Amino acid sequence: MSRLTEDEIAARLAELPGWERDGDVIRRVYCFADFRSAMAFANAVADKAEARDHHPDLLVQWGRVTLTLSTHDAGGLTARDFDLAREVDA
Ligand code: H2B
Repeated sequence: MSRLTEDEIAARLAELPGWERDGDVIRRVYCFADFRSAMAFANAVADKAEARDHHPDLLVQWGRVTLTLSTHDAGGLTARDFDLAREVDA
């Protein structure tokens, strides 16, 4: 899968409220009432990632999960990152 152009990244990001770009990654922080809720969300994301064979970096903290997405095989952002982000937020 090829890397997206700057224009493509900007267009896709505009459709994903809460996500921010940081160089070759996109990132979103999700807030929860407690640690178990954060873990449940992280595990739901893991199921979606496995189904797509595309895996975010996951940082789980008390009441907080940070997802960071990039396509390592391509060395940057591809449609796979935005497709998973959209599914997580659906
Ligand atoms: N996840 C992410 N974020 N980027 C990848 O390039 C990637 C992945 N590649 N999950 C997949 C797995 C690849 O290594 C396997 C072999 O399909």
